[in-house]
Amino acid sequence: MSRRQIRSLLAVSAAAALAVGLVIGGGSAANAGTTLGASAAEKGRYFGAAISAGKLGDNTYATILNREFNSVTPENEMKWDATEPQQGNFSFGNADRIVNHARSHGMLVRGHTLLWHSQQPGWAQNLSGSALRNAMNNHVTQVATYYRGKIHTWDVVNEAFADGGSGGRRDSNLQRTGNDWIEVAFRLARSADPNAKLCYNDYNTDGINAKSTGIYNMVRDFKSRGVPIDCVGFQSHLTNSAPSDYQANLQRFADLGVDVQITELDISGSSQANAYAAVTRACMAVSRCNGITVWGIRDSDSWRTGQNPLLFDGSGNKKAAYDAVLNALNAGTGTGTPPPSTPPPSGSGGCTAAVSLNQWNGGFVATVRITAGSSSINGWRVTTTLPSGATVTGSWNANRTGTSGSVGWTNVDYNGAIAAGQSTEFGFQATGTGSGIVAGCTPA
Ligand code: 9MR
Repeated sequence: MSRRQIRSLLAVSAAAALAVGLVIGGGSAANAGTTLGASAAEKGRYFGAAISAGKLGDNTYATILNREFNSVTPENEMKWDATEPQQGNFSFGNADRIVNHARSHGMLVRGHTLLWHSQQPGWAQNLSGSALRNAMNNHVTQVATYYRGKIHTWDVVNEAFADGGSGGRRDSNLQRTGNDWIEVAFRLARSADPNAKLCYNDYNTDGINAKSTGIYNMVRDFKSRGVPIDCVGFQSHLTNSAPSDYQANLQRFADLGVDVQITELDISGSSQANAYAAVTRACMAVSRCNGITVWGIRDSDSWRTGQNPLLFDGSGNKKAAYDAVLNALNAGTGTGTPPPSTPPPSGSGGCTAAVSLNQWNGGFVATVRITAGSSSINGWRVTTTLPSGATVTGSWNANRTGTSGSVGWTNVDYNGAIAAGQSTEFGFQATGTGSGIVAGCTPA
């Protein structure tokens, strides 16, 4: 899907949200969205949340997620310890759960994070020098390749700068492999997933200070040397308020020619609602601010235990901070830069089933060819309606329900995934006459 198509998709969903708002919301100003995602989309931006695979089965949680957000970040599931627990052995189950949920609900996915000094698997912690560098590079390439086309933005590198006044790099095993580790990672990520936006992400960088200036200088250097960096993420774990130069800080990065994103927003303290509004207004005022992600859904989901820094309380009720954000989104005048395109979710392009027959006196073999439509599918369900008198006696390459009349078929584990426009086949043998079989396919 092109950037323009995404832009119009966002416009369509915004228009749909507006229509719903007019019917059930009533009274709100024209152009006022009624959910965070729809309101942000009206301004060409996303509104996301960090989520956990383990909570998708929690009904309150999933209801809020599906209603309010149009981007998700796996809170832990794409980190190095989760995706490569043993060297060269990749494990994407929990991350896939999030990606599949998001894509089947029309949400974009923000990838977090390819390289970070924390949450490394034990084997990586024990490496150094070129062995570690090779492992880092392989990790970036493998994970970004696996998710190619499904991630709107990658945090390629997370938290590589030191706290305090030095403005320099943080010491870590990664840094000790050589100062060029960050640019190497960005180049590899670009090769692996050319359409994802590539971000550097950090905390305590939310105002103009030594740390954010160190990152600013790195970005300026990368841009001047053609290192492929597209954006900077500002985590924004805040207490009481945003720095007064929050917007100015975003803007100075934008002026370097990169996008900016608010990536892990949570705010504790008594002036929480005002601070959330200020952060939201700042993003809306910077046209290169692509969107905002809050770091969790309900207060009870937050890593900041007991600080209640999120937009929904532990029971899932909207807090004053929620209203403050929604109002600030709706009041925004900017048009924003939409998140980059990711191809349509699996199955949205449908599938077709075509039957060919080899008939003999008293029986036949039917071969059913399934073709994916304009997007890939991860599984399929076919129904064949057999002429009366025909009875299935055997079948291959599919699971079957029934033997006559309406017979249901689903993929087996090796033939469910079909790329856009590609085909697979299954077949069955039956008694009777096959002429006139009707077959229909739906992605599963
Ligand atoms: O929210 C995450 C928490 O569940 C993990 O235990 C923790 C482990 O370090 O990481 C938290 O997320 C961090 C994010 O990945 C990077 N920026 C700081 C976040 C909060 O600690």
